Amino acid sequence: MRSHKLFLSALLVLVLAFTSILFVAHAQDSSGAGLTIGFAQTGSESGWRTDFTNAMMSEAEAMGINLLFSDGQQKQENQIAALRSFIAQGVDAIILAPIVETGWDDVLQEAADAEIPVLIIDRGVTADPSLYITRVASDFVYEGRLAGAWLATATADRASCNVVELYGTVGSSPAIDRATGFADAIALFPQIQIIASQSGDFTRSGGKTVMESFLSSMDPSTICAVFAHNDDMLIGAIQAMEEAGITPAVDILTVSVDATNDELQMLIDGKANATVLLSPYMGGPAYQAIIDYLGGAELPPLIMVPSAMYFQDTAAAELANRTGG
Ligand code: GYE
Repeated sequence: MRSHKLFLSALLVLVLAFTSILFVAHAQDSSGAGLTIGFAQTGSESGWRTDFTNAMMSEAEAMGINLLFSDGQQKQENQIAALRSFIAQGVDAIILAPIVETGWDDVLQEAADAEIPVLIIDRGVTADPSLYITRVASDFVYEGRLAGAWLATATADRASCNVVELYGTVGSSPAIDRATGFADAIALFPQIQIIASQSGDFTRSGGKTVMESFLSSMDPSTICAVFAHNDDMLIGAIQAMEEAGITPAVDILTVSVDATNDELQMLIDGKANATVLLSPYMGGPAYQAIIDYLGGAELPPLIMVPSAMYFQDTAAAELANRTGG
């Protein structure tokens, strides 16, 4: 009789343990139902940024997350104000896509004081990593290296190759890191030199203006290639080249970053040579990281999204794949 009771209570303990395991597992599944997350976006400077915003919204909806969206309109002060308003509203978590690297310490500390977790997405910050739970991003240095390595291969039979660089937003981590990665890669090939570099602020109009000034301040026939920190600046530069009677991708080689649909079309049309993919689908992993964190999980300091490269002969298949065509 006694052993029977013992057996029953042991069974009860087992059942309880098992259900609590199930409960924990359930708490960490992909449902974000009931969570309110504030998202401070940089603005809408590029086609990639629009794709990223749209992906953030649809991924939130798919996971049942109530996303509060703030468009920073390219100003850090607007983003800081958005964070303060999210803190005042008592959101469950904040996602910050920072425009520049520096200047976030105070507001991140305010979120920490209010015990609201902050996740950094896309561009990086220089703030103390203990002030945010993780960062979801791609490796911008690697993207620059891929671009440089591609150019080295494409110009392997040339005695020299002078490059003009369309630099991203000054002080932003992708501009700093892509420039570093590209410079690292071409350092192995002394015949490749950057002869001019100027910021086009990641915008189409900025890229066009900078390319126009390059083309008028030097002999265009001495320019071998353009490295643009994003597709939009390159698309502006392509316009500038065409208006100046230069055939892009033939007279001047191009390599850029993002692989937006518009840029894939440029590759298909033979107006560009290569682009490095920056995935806009970072919302899913970011929301999941927040759910895991709130469920008590330890997060890695960086959650990386993978990259890829597209060329004139692979762009059509990728575009068809995206548009279901
Ligand atoms: O490449 C560019 C955008 O922050 C890495 O920002 C991102 C960059 C992206 O505007 O198109």
